[in-house]
Amino acid sequence: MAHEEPLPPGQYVPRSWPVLHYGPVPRFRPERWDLLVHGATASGGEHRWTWPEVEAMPRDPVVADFHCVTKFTITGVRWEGILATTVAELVPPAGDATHVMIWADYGYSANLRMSDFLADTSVLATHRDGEPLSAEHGAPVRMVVPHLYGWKSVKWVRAIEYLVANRRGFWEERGYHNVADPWLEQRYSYQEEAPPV
Ligand SMILES: Nc1nc2c(c(=O)[nH]1)N[C@H]1C(S)=C(S)[C@@H](COP(=O)(O)O)O[C@H]1N2
Ligand SMILES: [Mo]
Repeated sequence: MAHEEPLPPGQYVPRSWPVLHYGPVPRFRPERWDLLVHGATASGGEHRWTWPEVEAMPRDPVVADFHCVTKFTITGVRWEGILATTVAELVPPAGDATHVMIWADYGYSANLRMSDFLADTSVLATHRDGEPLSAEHGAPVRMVVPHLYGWKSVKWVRAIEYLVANRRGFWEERGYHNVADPWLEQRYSYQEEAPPV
């Protein structure tokens, strides 16, 4: 199928969508599951949503290409979920919050600049192609930040931590780039040292 949009440098479109993650797929137990928003909140407190509360939250569609640093791009993915801006309206970050850490089950994490978290296509997705997410693709809720490399799109999200200073997440501590813009090919942390081209 022809693809209208250009792909970021070095990317290709595979035949099917790979499942890619580090470690096991967590089992979802709705009665034990919650989603925590904590760290530098405007109120100073933290907030917890149960699964029924998350299910009742307003959902919006986001259609976007998905770029993995291993060079596959999935085009035109139809997500649906809670926009990050909705989360920030419900639990506002403090005025001095500059970054966000997204936490998953088993301690996987990825850091985002606040501006990337609040981008209008950043979504806590519950559905893809009209169906609830499958377990291996991040059910019940996964972060999707389509304008950054896929490792920032944390599956099995359990917490959103507002930060007043940047802190590296799981892959960012292991040699990957803090920002991860695929159009700038920000793959590795050593590129952070390089002057802008
Ligand atoms: N919790 C968690 N989320 C994760 C990962 C992971 O290892 N653990 N891998 C990331 C990477 S590198 C990619 S490319 C995407 C892949 O998403 P998919 O399996 O739905 O294709 O998930 C991201 N989210
Ligand atoms: Mo990835």
